[in-house]
Amino acid sequence: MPIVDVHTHIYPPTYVDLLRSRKTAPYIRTFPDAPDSPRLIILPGEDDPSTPSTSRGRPIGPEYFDMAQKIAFMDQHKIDTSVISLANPWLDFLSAEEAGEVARRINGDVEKICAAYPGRLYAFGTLPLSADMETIVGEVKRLGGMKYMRGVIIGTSGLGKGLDDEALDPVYAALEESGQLIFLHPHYGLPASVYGPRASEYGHVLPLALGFPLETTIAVARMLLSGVWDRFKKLNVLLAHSGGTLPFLAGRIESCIQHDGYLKKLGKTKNRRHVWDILKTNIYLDAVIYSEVGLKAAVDASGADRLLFAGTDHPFFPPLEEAKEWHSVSTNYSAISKAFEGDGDLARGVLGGNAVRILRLGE
Ligand code: 5CU
Repeated sequence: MPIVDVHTHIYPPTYVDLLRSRKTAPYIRTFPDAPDSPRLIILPGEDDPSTPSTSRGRPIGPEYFDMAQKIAFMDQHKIDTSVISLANPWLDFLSAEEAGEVARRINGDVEKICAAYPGRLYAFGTLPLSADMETIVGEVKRLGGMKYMRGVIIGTSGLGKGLDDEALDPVYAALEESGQLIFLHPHYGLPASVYGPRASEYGHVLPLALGFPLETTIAVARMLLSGVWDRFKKLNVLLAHSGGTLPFLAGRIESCIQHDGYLKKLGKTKNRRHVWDILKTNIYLDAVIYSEVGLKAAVDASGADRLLFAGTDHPFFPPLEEAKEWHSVSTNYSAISKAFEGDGDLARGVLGGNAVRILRLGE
């Protein structure tokens, strides 16, 4: 059974050029004291000089855009196939006028990259969500006809008002109709104020470890509450980072719905699909959670047959010291082997079999 990585990012050269051309986040820049060390600055507020522990973003090198390095990384970590996706913040920041053309160019580039490594690479496409609806739906349909595309990666902002915005219904309808999966990935985190006045002492830990997963959880809860899956019963969504905190909080979300007097008065507590049903029918979870505790919660919530190995999050989280193997990858491998100890079939499914089946890899 092959090993498949469904959570692995790239910034294709077209996107890198775009980031290099910009002067505000998201962008790539150098600093006068280190002119040969470009830095990638993408997260909201990241380049605020009052937060020196994060204001220079992260180093960016060819591992972000050179496919030979991606393939070498895959070989090194015994990954047979990767389903690559544009990394955050995708095209969210582009104007309505430019988004459509840039999306077509980047999706075309990524399709060509996959074709250059047959069997080793598939992809999730990117959508021009700031463009008009006709352009967005047109790109969904175009992606549906591409050989190596298996869905789309999106963030939580949707058209600007979040994923519970009914204006997104034509996009959901087009994705559902063409059987394309949404890979839902965080970027915006939580408002900086929740991290407190000492946040700058803690580097990227609070936004990445907690802001990202909570952002995903809130986005999915809003989709649930607004009835997205009641209207689109076959809409499938792969959640990054094992669903944020959704597997752990699903019971609480369901209980709060059932005890909400306002929703009851509106008749919204009945005749709706429950979160547990959606977790087992429409949601897939990756395995970027770095411990068997989180993995077991994901399995309990959605089932081992809906869990997809995403061992890497490459090229993010590189080792900080000289190391052959990436610790971030070996930790996820080890969590899978501990969580499925004694059940080789389930482990092989999570490592690759589930992705082959769900994403129709090899077809
Ligand atoms: O390190 C980071 O900021 C990130 C990021 O932006 N996106 C991601 O997928 N992983 C880590």
